[in-house]
Amino acid sequence: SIRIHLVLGDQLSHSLSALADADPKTSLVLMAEVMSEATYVKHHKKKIAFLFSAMRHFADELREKGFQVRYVTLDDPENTQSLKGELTRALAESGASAVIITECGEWRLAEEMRGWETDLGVPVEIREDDRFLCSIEDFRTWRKGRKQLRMEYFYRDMRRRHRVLLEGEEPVGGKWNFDAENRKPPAAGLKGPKRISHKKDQITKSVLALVEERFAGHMGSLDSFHFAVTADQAQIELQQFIDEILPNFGDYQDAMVKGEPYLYHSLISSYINAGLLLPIDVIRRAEAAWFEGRAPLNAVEGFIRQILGWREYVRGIYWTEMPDYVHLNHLSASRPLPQMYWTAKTDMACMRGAIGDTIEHAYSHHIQRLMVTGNFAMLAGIDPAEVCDWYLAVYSDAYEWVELPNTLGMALYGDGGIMASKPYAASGKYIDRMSNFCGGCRYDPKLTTGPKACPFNALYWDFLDRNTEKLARNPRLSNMYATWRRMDPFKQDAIRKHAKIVLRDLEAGEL
Ligand code: FAD
Ligand code: DLZ
Ligand code: SF4
Repeated sequence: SIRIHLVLGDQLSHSLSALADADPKTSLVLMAEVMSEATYVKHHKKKIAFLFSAMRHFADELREKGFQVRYVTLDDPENTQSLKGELTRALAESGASAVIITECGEWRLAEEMRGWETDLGVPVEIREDDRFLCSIEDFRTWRKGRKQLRMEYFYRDMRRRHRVLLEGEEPVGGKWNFDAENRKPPAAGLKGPKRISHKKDQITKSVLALVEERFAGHMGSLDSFHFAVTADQAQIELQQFIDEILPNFGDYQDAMVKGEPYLYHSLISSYINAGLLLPIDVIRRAEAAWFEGRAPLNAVEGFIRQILGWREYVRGIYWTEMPDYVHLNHLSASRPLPQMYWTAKTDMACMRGAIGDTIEHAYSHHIQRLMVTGNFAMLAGIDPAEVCDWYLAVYSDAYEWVELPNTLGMALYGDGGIMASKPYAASGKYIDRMSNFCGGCRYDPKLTTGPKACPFNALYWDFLDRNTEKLARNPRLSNMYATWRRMDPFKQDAIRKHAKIVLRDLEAGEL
């Protein structure tokens, strides 16, 4: 009898566990573009267009392999606009007797899926997503009994388990981590290499028209849509990265340059997260570049750590902390998300740059997400739920399993230290050192009070002051608290007053 294999928009891998035993004769592959998935947050237009186009291309590849694919487009008049509705319809019309799924990436949908067997009246088999390199159960075991979770130790275990950059049982080069050699400020005139822009075919063009029409109110422009929408195209970008960009990845990992959204980053997160690239393949390709002498170890190790370490780690945190995690608000932050996050209308050049890139490309790199928009949101005390919804909506690589621990935990310290051992709080001095934004800014990173003072500076001290009770005991902040306490009380007072002015201007949309 017939079985339905459901493939979600971020499951576009031919090796997907839900397709493992799919048989052209007895299997029906179901894929559906539905409003419920496209609007649970108002995703960036480019994110929706990327996924719909990649889904349509993947469906065609499956058909070429001989599979029967039932693909429901968003504008199909029969479309019920929900995944359960489309499964119900497919079951009724095909007479299928079972459903097979690979576990999904968000609690919201996973919860719903748990009820499907009852609701649909047929067996629903949910399989592990083995594209990840650490199963949720393995992560649960790893973290059991550990008081303090540290990504670095998890990462070393993953290096050993998957035998990545190892010599016998030891790390190649004699160290697990070469970050001391990484993270240089940008040299004057630093520019990233020219990136590949894929030609838009008929499928992509019609998706772009559909998205423009149906999602007009969502953030972003669809101009210069450059995304890879097939695994082959994603491979071309990966190849360019490994050959031309990876050698400098470590050096400029934390640098920020005006007008250079990409610098030496890989831009592959959307492709890995949607299934067009497999993490293990990416890791092996980077590893080979080092073994063959085509890229230095500090770059290769740093890059692999992001994928084998951080990416798997945040997923483990998400699934072992949910469902409570999404509600955490350790610092009781409650300010609404400022309008500038949607418009980029602000005199703060670094914020304008990071948000502007986001609106234009559905992308900004890690340090912009963490130390500019994230840091600002934390210092200004913005409600984590609103900040997290923003990150989930605006980036083409965003799914809750990866977005939430990064935003709530790493950027906002909203989980009180599960993800990060201290808040990633920084003043304008950090941004000035790591970027060239301040030179072209109305504000001055060297000033803390007065009309020209960089807003990050007063907010930074005010943040520490406001949160003394929750943060002052953290040994990693003791130097900063000591500096604050030593400060002349008149100066402290002036800083507090200026922070109030900054927050007032922020609310008035005048920052
Ligand atoms: P590169 O800098 O080239 O890094 C290589 C790869 O490593 C990435 O493609 C990604 O797969 C992986 N990686 C790097 N850092 C992380 C990390 N912290 N967590 C997980 N994977 C990582 N990443 C997402 O994929 N989706 C998100 O929704 C997301 N939200 C974020 C929100 C905040 C507040 C912060 C601080 C980070 C977030 N990240 C997220 C992590 C990281 O910023 C992006 O993975 C990265 O910027 C993607 O660009 P890239 O492919 O050029 O990455
Ligand atoms: C993000 C997304 C969007 C925008 N649209 C769809 C869709 O129409 N159909 C679909 O199957 N998946 C979509 N997705 C991806 C899902 O939201 C994703 O699978 C879940 O959030 C779980 O990670
Ligand atoms: Fe950003 Fe402050 Fe520098 Fe302006 S002066 S770019 S607001 S860090």
